[in-house]
Amino acid sequence: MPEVVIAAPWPLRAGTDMNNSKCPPVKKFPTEGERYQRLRALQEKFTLEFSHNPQFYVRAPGRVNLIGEHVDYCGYAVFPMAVEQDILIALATNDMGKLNVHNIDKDYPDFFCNVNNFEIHREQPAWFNYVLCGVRGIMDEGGIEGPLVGMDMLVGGNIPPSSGLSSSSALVCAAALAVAHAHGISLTKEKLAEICAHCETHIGTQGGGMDQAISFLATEDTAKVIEFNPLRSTSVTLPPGATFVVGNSLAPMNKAANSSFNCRVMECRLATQIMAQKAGLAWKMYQKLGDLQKVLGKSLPQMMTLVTDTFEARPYGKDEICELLRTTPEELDQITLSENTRHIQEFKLHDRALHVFSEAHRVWQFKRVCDEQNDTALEELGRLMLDSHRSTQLLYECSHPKLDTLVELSQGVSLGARLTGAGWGGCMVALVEEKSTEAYKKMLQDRYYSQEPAAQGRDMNSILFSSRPGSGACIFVE
Ligand code: ADP
Ligand code: NG1
Repeated sequence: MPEVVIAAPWPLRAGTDMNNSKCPPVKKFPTEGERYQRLRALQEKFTLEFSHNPQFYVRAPGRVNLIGEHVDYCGYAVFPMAVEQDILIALATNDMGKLNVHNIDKDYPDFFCNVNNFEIHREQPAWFNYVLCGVRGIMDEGGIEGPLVGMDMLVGGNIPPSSGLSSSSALVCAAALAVAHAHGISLTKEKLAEICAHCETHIGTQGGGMDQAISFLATEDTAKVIEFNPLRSTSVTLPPGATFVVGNSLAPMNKAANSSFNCRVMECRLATQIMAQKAGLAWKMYQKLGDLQKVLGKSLPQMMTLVTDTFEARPYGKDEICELLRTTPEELDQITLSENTRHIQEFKLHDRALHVFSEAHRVWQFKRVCDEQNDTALEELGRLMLDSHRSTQLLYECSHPKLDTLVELSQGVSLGARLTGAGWGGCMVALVEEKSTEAYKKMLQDRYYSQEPAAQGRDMNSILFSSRPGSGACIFVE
């Protein structure tokens, strides 16, 4: 049953329009289906725990990235689509100035604080810190005048956490949208995405904005090419006859809990700065490979050549990097490195930069194949996905043996497969001909999941599933 978009019942600021398609839509509470059941369960639990009714609900989806991995924070376009799985939040304001955050899943403990005075913890962040990021984002950049009003929130989510499907960003996006709506603030999807990309960095990871962008900008049945600076999205229709199957390797990775993710961001930053220095530019002004490319006016293949001309395929010591940049380790810590990467003594510059430029190139090749839709489109897309996997595995070193196993098993049975999201565990995505989907899933069930201890007794539909492109974040009212 289609979801009905209705007028906003909430007092909005003068001049705002919640039903402007530029803003997340306000929809009528569904009357049936799985989402209805989940919203109803949220409402009942909310009333039980807070002794009053929710005033509204928000939904923000997770995503699967089809191609373009670890390039968003270098300024390059990505190619994700939203999945059906999402984070839901029920919210009502309170007049005690308190932020109460509960979860329907009691493995996530309750939390409360003063809504206008809290800290966000970076080390092994507890789940509610992602909610706090969303609150902080609207507080700092949402245009609210005066202090925030107290809020009771109940969260319920079904995106597998730490699996590369962006559960953390969906939680940040849902929280930000809920806080904005509770304060009668209407923001465009782009503005919300930008706020959420900034505020999730309070958690300590230096991601690039793909997850927050697709969570707000997704539209049903299309994948999106998302470009940054300025943020813009283009719908792309995927060629008919194939479907994307997501398989969770069941090796979890929380990117905020160690420095691997930020180390990659820093390796790209260092490669940018050394190439800028060699080109006679003021290296301190450059952070992203994409910005450097623009200034140098070179194509992506030319940038790949520049990488191989500039760097050797080996790790570079911090002292050697300082010599190349004519700086001190102290200044490098200050200008370039994040708090949790200052202890790292060796950085791989050649391999990381080569991955980024080749992957950024593959995104546009992928889009061209989708646009042209010729007879060999599906095979070409599959090949690009496999090339992308090899690059993340060998050059970016962010795969995991279990992901590699899934990708190898998929060869020949799918058109192509690759890890999706940050990697180091989590999910792979495979392009599979529609007629072979069931046989493909059965093959993975027999050859991978039946031997995977973490899969035993689990609902396989949440571990191995086909996904059609879903819609973006919205607000539900009864
Ligand atoms: P992902 O790739 O899924 O974004 P992260 O490791 O970055 O993985 O973030 C996962 C974290 O997000 C979890 O450890 C948890 O703190 C939070 N999270 C995800 N889903 C939920 C949920 N349904 N309820 C509460 N917290 C959640
Ligand atoms: P996930 O899979 O959600 O951890 C992370 C980053 C993205 C992007 C991908 C790799 C965050 C919030 N997300 O995604 O921006 O860089 O890795 O392509 O940091």
